Amino acid sequence: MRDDSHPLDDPSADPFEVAATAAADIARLTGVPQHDIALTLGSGWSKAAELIGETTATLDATEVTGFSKPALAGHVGSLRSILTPKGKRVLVIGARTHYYEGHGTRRVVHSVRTAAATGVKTMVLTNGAGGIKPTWKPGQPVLISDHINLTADSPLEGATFVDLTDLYSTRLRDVARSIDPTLDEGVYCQFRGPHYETPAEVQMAKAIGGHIVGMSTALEAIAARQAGMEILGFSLITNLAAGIQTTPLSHQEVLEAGRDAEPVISDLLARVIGVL
Ligand code: 8IG
Repeated sequence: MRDDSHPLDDPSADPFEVAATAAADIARLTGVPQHDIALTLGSGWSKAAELIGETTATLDATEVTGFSKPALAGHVGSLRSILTPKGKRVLVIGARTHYYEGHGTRRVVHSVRTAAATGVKTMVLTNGAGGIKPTWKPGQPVLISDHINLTADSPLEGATFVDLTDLYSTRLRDVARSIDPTLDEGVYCQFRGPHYETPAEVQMAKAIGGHIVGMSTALEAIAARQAGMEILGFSLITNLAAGIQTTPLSHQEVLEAGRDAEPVISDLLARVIGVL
């Protein structure tokens, strides 16, 4: 195999078999045969890993079949196995592949399918995103209540008619609010990116029922549902969406909002995972 070849780029490959191979890699390299919960870390959420429990293994993403290094500063390319005080095994995925990287949906949802193949039943998806509700402030975490997929793509192939009702589990949102009753929630709109929206596109997202704009998560949630996992989604509002805030958006601002919010939201996330 050439160095830059990728098992999921072969159209004849079965993505579920590649995920099973990745899960076997994780079991072998971590010494943990099965995981219970998976957590994908988006911008601003990385510090949560330290608070969840004891990290018993850290893997470079490149050691696991089908994973690649993230294309982006502020994202970490590692996988960790964490043992919680209650004895649950958490697989922390710090190596998200974004749709805008242009490698197709199979690579975008590989981590989710791998998590399912390791035995995970609860998938926690986090991201940094833009906020449309004018009452929201940068640095505020919100629950995802539903999504609108504006990528015009799907991670499912063929005649796979998967139901997406209650995709972001009402039960798990209630669990999160039992830890922080002030948590607001909203509908996540996934755009293709990598550019941010125009103010007119943000108004469109608002008009069709969106509250959060981002570039990940919806495609991952679809694959997680297909795999039968229960899903909890969190967005860190790092910026108000274009036109909602009057100043231009900058990636720098996004990283700074993430850094400032990190201790608070990481503590929240760790406490939620502690009761799952
Ligand atoms: I962080 O305003 C972050 N990610 N689409 N729009 C979109 N993605 C984002 C934004 C935003 N902020």
